[in-house]
Amino acid sequence: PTTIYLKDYTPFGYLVDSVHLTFDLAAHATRVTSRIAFRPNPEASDKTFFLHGEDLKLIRASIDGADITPEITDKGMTVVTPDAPFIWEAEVEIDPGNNTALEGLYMSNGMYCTQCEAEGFRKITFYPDRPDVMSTFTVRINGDLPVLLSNGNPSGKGEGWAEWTDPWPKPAYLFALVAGELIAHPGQFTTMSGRDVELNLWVRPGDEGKCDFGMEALRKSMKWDEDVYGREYDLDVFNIVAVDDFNMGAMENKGLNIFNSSAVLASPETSTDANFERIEAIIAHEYFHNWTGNRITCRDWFQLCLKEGLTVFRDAQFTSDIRSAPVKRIEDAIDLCARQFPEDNGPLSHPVRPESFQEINNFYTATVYEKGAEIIGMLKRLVGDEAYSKALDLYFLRHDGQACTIEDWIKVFEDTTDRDLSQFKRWYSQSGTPRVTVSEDWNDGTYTLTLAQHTEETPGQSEKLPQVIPVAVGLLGQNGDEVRATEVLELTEAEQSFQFTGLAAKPVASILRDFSAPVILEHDHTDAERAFLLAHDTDPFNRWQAGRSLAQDTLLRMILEDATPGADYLDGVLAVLRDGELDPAYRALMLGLPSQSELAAALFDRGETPDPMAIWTSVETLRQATAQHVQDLLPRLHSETLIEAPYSPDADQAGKRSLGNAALALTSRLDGAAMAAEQYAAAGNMTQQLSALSCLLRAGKGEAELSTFYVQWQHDRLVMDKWFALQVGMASPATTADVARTLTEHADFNWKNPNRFRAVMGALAMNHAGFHRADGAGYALLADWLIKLDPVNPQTTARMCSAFQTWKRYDADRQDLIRAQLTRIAETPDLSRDTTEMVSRILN
Ligand code: BAL
Ligand code: ZN
Repeated sequence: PTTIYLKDYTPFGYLVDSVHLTFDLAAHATRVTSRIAFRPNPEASDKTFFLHGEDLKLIRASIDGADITPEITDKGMTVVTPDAPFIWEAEVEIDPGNNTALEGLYMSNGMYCTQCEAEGFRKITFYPDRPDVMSTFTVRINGDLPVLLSNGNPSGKGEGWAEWTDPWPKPAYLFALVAGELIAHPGQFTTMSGRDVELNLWVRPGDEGKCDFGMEALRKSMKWDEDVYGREYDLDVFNIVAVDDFNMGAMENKGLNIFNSSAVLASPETSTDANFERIEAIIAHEYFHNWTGNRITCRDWFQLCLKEGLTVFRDAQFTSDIRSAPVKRIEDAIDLCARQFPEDNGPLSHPVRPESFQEINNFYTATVYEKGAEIIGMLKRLVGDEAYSKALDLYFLRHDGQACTIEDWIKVFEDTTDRDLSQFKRWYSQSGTPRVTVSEDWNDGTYTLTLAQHTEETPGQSEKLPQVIPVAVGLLGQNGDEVRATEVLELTEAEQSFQFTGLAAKPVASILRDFSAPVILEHDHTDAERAFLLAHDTDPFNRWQAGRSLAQDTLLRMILEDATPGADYLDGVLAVLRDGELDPAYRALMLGLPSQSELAAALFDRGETPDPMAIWTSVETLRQATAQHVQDLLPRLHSETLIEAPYSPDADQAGKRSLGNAALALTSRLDGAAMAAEQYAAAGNMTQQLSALSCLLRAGKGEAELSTFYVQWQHDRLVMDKWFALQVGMASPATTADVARTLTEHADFNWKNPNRFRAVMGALAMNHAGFHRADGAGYALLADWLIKLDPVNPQTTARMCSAFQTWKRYDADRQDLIRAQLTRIAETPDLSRDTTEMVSRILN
């Protein structure tokens, strides 16, 4: 496969003034006719006219009306063109009915739909399929289906046809088309300047009852973007379509967002509180892309973080504003540690702005998205809220309608603040997670904090330079009072000291408050100091973090020294749970433990070889000890779920259920899941039903409930995904691979559907001790299915290969077993470019 480099970027030799497309839909022979006005690009020296095209049958092509017979490769065609404006016309035939890769135009349950980001448009027609080529589009769809949608505003309609015109120039990756038997859930929004926008959420018959929440989330997002960023919507209509077969969560096509049905459809009976929160965030994310992504797009795919990092940051701000800011920050930190840190510290490590790729689909990663968002958060913290707002205003003013780079982004901050951000920019180019080590000194009223930063070598980057790390610090006195409010220290050197003078007694430092930078903090606090912070820290994030690190330390001691669960942790948790002043959602988070995979990483960092079974046992033992230690509180905590008001997925109710169900999980360790069985029988919503079922399965029970659940929900695809995933997720280490294998033989295991495939195989990879069973059964099962899926859907296959990315942490036997599976995948004939790249990076 060819490697593409950022340094090789050159602009396309031609500009596109307009694109007219006509689609004559037919499941296996859709005709796409294009009429495109090109003119030479005065800014480009290379005038090669290369049009991308893959899996297209060319029927005819012409330039200014004269037919041509171009030579076509599997990538596209190069044509000699006039050195003046010209009209390109072509007709191609494509086969959406056999497009299982779900890129380009494909079919899902009889519905036509598209996915063009990143490079799917080239499977629809010949085109310069690159994000810096922008044009207006007019699209006519001919098809015998009741609903025919594309981007922009409707501009004509008749029996069996519809026309759409998008007045905003856009790259081809934002093109979308949907056609099918769909039902509209309508809504309306009046923008800040008084324009009426028609909103629609389009769903398949049967899903009409799952639209209210998504529509409300869309309206909230539109209002929030006006209030907070001054961004107004710019078309007469905004359509969202729910699609069952979709590789990603959702896609921000201009005016026609296409969603994985799991990321938009919701009802109390079928969706958990966590589903609701995720749906709200994804709807906001895709909507926010209208400005950060669509109106201002990326010059090339290396700049993906320009739109994704910023849009993730914006959707996190939205969630913080409408729910709980501390809870959202903790959830994001948990997610970053679980998904981004392993990526950043393993063979797949890459900069937030990568410098090369073979398959761009492999770079829609936690690093680009989540670390990309953390960079924006650091920038905002460093320049302050007001300067951030000014910089964003300038960004929208200066770059509207353009395809931009990280340099453009940084420049608006430099111009607004007069700061030199050249060192800060290393966050975009340097991969790996910085480790910040803390040492302290106390001398006669002066507290000195010394911070040192170090980043390990990562693939392709042996030398690391110091980065700008904003470290938010507060100091607490011995009685728990805050003696210094939060201040942001700027760590820019490899090692730097900061002094706090005039203190009456040695303080306890609360460092990296609000998780002010995506770094690993190494601070050898004593358990007593951690317990003190868990009891007193005025920063909610660090209070949670203190509990988390106490838990981690006690677990590591249990694993390495056969210690019993630490009293500091158990007493600290007890005190937090008792504190009725604390938000229930926050208390529920306090009950969480580091994931088993994170514990494996922590052991590896200490030079130990993680034993998955020992890790699993330590977690089980600590859970059991916690249940016993807090048992008197559990009935009262569980009663939090007994909410009299009608179900609402709002933060308040969801938080109560979250705490109540955390209590139920502990109770189930003491009562043989009797209370869980009662809750299951009485459950009136999916949150309660699924929590209870998971407790039953964890206790080795729930056989009957699994059957009744299946009978109750077999008609509902999204609930059945939960049924599949839960069984694998809750299986014991010894049985996980067998449970997963048996489920792959189930009649409802439609493995070509990415959601269903991920439900089973994703849950297998996430069940740490089960996946890493010593005989390698988990590895072999996943590899079998990746090999089977690759020719059908390379994108989803490649994504799931990351389950193996941590393989070098484990013992030699497990490494041998995993290497054998990775080699088997790599040697599969005709393996996709996507999977080839992922497996070779993981192996190297
Ligand atoms: N642009 C791909 C899907 C998303 O990040 O919104
Ligand atoms: Zn996005």
